Amino acid sequence: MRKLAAGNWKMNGNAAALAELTALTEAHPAPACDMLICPPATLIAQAAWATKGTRLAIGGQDCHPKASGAHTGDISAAMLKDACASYVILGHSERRADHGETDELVLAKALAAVEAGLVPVVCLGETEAQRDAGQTLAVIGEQLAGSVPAGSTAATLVIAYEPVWAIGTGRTPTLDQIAEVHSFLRVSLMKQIGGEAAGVRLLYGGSVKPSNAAEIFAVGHVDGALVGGASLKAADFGAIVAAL
Ligand code: G2H
Repeated sequence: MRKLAAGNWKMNGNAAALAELTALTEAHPAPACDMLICPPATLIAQAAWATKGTRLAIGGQDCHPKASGAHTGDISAAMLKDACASYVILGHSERRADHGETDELVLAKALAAVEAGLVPVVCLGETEAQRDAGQTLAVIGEQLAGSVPAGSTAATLVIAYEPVWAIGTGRTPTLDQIAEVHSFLRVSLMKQIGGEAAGVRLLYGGSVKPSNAAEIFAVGHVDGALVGGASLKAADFGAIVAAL
């Protein structure tokens, strides 16, 4: 399995920031892992053009479950594909919190993404209160069962485990906590989609940075990272790519 270093720029970046992508691809022309950057929607087409012919894939951060229609301000999976995106992040906890996204909606978006030829990166993770209450695996199991399309394969699904309390806070779970959740994800996914689960990339996300990337990547069933803040600068993201 080729591991995946995915960057989520969130609501950051402008045209000038595309220079970071050029710097990244120049520094890592033949990385040992797959590389993905998901810039804001306004930059997807430009980013795809700027990195055409390189090993860097471009993705969206969300899509609407419908293909087209009267949905002001929304973007369909087909539109992302048309802008040369190849992945889309779905169900990020910031969207679940800011826009009330449910597992059911994330599932509908994931189905739309696959239909359009995009690979969904389905995000899940527990809040601090849920972890403190001992509900981590139950919450993650429910999110997985509710938001992953039946019939997913290694080629049509990426999962990102992002504990909500670790996002943008500088705090990370212990390596044992990451290992417990990733093992649970693999086993649960096996029950859901069968043998294909062995090849589905399970990313860890939440305050990944150059200084902690290598130890996190050494954890069993961690097949890459979804990186926020540290994906904005080519040097930082490149160091994480190199750690994979
Ligand atoms: C988690 C992550 C990227 P950060 O949201 O999805 O962000 O690395 O800034 O914690």
